[in-house]
This record gives sequence, structure tokens and C-alpha cells, in this order.
Amino acid sequence: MQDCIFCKIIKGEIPSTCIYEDEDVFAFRDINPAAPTHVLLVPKRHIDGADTLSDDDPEHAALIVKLIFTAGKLARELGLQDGWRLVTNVGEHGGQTVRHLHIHLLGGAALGDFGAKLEFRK
Ligand code: DGP
Repeated sequence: MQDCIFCKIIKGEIPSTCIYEDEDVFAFRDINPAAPTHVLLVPKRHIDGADTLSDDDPEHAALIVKLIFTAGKLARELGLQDGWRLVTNVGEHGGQTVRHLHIHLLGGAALGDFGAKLEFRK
């Protein structure tokens, strides 16, 4: 998608610290880390968010499985043997600031509520 910042990162038009790439998935360091290790995993194909996943698209389910499997592989490679967290924010109330589906991989410390947007605005 033309104006999507993550599509530009995937195409290399905006620099990022890529740590993994295959034909479907791109993973890079978050610019504003919320934990000692904070990686974003995104599908190369633009999908707005988890709210636009659909049974009608046969690729969607396979992509989600691949993103989560890849997160597990990266967590092992990055030494997160003590545990890690996956988060996907959806829409305005979910705190999604970039409208390209992404999964946050967080770890490297005991997280508690760290990195999870559990607070809410009154
Ligand atoms: P969310 O709030 O769930 O939509 O997360 C978006 C994340 O994307 C946020 O943690 C910061 C990160 N981010 C935004 N712009 C850039 C960028 O240009 N480069 C990188 N590496 N990360 C970005």
C-alpha cells in the first residue's frame, strides 16, 4: 500500500534493522523499544490489522500461523529462553498506531505489564 510506513520498510524505502525475512514475513527492531528485545513481525502482503482477517481469504490463516511460528524461532535465536510475549494492537482503542498488521515480540526481562497496553483511557 502506497502510504503505509511498514510497506515502505519492507521495500527498503525506509531503513530498518531487519533481523529476518522470507517470501511472506519481514521482522525488524521496533524504533521505540518497550522491552530489552522488541521485534515487529509483519506480513509482506499489506493487511490492515487483525480486524480485517477473513475466512474468505485462504492465505490469511496460513500467514498468521507463519508469523507466530517465526516469532517462536526468532525468540529462540535471540536467547529469550526465559519467556516472551506476543502482542497485536487493533484499531484506535487497541492502540494500533500503524495500520499494517504487526505482531510485537517482547522479551529480555520479566515483563509484568511492561509492553502490554493494559491501561485504558478514561
Ligand atoms: P502499534 O502501536 O501496535 O501500532 O505499534 C507500532 C510500532 O511501530 C511502535 O511500537 C513503533 C513502531 N514504529 C513506527 N514507525 C517505525 C519505523 O519507522 N521504524 C521502526 N523500526 N519501527 C517503527
